[in-house]
Amino acid sequence: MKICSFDVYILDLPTIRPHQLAMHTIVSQSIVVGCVRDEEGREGWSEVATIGGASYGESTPEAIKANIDAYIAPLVIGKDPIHFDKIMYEVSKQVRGNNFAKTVVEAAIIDLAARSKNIPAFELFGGQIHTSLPIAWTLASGDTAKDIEEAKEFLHQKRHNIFKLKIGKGDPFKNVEHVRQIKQAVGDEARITVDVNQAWDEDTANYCIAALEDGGVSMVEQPLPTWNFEGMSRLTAKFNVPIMADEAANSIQDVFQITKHRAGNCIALKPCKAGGLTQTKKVAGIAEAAGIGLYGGTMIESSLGTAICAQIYATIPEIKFGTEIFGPLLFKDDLTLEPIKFENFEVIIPNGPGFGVEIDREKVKHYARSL
Ligand code: MUC
Ligand code: MG
Repeated sequence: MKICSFDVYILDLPTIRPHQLAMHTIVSQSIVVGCVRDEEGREGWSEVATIGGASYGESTPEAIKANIDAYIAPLVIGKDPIHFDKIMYEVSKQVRGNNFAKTVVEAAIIDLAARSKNIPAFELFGGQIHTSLPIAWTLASGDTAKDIEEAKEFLHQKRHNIFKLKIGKGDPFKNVEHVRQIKQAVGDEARITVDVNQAWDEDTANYCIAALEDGGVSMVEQPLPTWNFEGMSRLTAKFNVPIMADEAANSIQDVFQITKHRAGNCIALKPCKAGGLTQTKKVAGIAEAAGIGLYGGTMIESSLGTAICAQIYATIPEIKFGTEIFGPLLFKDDLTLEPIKFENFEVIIPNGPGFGVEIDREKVKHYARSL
């Protein structure tokens, strides 16, 4: 059955509390949802999330929708969804970059292809290796005492025992103190990692990473700006604590350069950065060949986008550093009829047809900017 339409919606989802990053505090998260239909009326759904308009990265929700509507959707009409990789290869000949937009399109087509065969999407990628994966939570309330309270509560609930701390906003010395206090409060019960979101220069990173290492931090994510591959290489060589490349690992070509120059010990996977699920598998292959660890990253997607990440991460043999696909837990409401399950410090991989979640069309209508 051929594809006959592709619709794109921008939704704004309120969060349960402000989520403070170095460059932006999220109180409402903007996601882009795609819906592809075939001639029989079957549907496939997809989602990518964006953070802070244009302050986090180049793909804004408005640009993603505009570029799909004008340039990508017309290229997929009339195609057979089961040929999703061939379709995206043809799209790549006409559309440069736009990895977030390509992910919305490819993922919706994959959901449709899997649903039309009544199988989970991971079957189209060779099968499910993991039924669940370790799940980190991000402490980012902007307040040390509140973060400690949150961490203790989630440890008690057995929901998370890995906490990522968003730092990089304000005084770096205060950032380090904040992290050390939280690590002291949770002790050996939890692993603490930090995400600097590019906020430091190399001198600041040198000082602060030494102090963080001393304070028991177990990973440092994207301490330097994306362009500073050489700086990331020097930090990776100098410190024992693993350095993770997130915003710097924005395409399969970036990932190749990072592995070649050892500009990190770990790569944060995110389908939206790679340009889709097929490309995410290529990132995993490059990292595996280079002996570099992987992390199942998030852009803080709702249940739909989280199911997409979960299913593709479940097909990757080793996710050495665990995952952080906690997005649904940060929102006041859900876009799917069934929630994603989190149990015993792990996320359960949805395994129904397509990405294993059913979209709630009323919720899409409710949160969409305009329909
Ligand atoms: C990022 O840079 O990793 C992921 C978790 C979180 O709190 O923010 C995001 C983005
Ligand atoms: Mg990050």
